[in-house]
Amino acid sequence: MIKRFFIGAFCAASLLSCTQKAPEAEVTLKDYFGDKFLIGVAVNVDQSWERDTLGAAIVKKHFNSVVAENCMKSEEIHPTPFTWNWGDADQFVKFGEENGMTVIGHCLIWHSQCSPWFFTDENGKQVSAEVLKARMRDHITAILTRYRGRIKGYDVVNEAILDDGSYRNSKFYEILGEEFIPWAFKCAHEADPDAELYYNDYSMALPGKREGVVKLVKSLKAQGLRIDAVGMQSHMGMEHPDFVEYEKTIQALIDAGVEVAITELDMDAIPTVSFGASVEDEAAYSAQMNPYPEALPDSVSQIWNDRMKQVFSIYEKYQDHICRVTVWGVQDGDSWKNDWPMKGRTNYPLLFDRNYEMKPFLKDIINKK
Ligand code: 9MR
Repeated sequence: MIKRFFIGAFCAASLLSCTQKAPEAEVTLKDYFGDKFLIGVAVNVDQSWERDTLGAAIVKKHFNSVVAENCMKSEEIHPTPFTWNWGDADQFVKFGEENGMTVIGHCLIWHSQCSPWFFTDENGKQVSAEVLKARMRDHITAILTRYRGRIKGYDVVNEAILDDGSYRNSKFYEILGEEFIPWAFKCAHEADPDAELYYNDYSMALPGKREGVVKLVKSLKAQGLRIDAVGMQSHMGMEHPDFVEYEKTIQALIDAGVEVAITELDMDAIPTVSFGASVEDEAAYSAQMNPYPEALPDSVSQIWNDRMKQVFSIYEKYQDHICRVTVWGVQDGDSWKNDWPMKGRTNYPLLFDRNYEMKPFLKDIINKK
């Protein structure tokens, strides 16, 4: 009896081993998206220096492109006319290179987080147009020369057009007028003729912004300047943007003769307080606007995941024209959206949760479910 049981068990086990498949190798984001577009992520300094070991591991495993979340902004990298902080940017580039990733530079000319010395002389007086142009050229040239052949492309100008399509009244605009944008592109191209050059902005689904940016692209091209792609930042929420308008912008950019880069993707899972991504916006904390401090309820997570799936179906639809999809942070806890425009909320806007677990919609996509 006992013998018969063992023989039976042995046969069942060997049958199982014949029919059972070896466990399938896990599909990564870069495996799945690799032949469609680059799949990128913004890394902070803890990730590029690998102090955040879990975060760095996710970056290496799943992404084939990186952009510096903060360490290349002028305030960080060039805080005084004669001081350069290269350490973090050098490490960021090295991290990307060592892991075989396409490295993207962010951002050369931006009104925000711009070192104040750019615009004033030693007596605190506003500089002339000539001085500002020379400072812009020096700043751009130093960065592009240092990383020539190592950084594939740069957000040359960031957020210069307002939602209605008019120019933002920044210091660059006040001193140089519209000319500051072509000047920045010219300096960048001269410093590294092989680097790709991008214009980058938020709220790109708004018709006014779309028209303003398309006009800008056409004007740069008419002046014979290089512009490879426009970055649609894509800071989204549960009710914005309108995807019909979002697709119209993708198409309008294609029609204008540039590629489209999705550069800063994230999506609020909690109420959106401020639209767009104007760093200057601030709102006082309210518990009502922080409804899920412990965990995201399944019902809300389902809506978020469905919406994100829709977003990625748009990217796959336009994959021939979308060169890169970059998400603005590794896991939910890293996101700027926990503190903007209201400090201290718990948001769930990224592709990996606080336990470094991939969100369900993305598992479905890459496993073709
Ligand atoms: O995510 C960035 C955050 O950590 C910084 O405090 C902030 C100011 O430098 O910038 C955030 O990134 C911005 C990006 O550089 C440009 N588009 C809007 C992004 C969110 O504010």
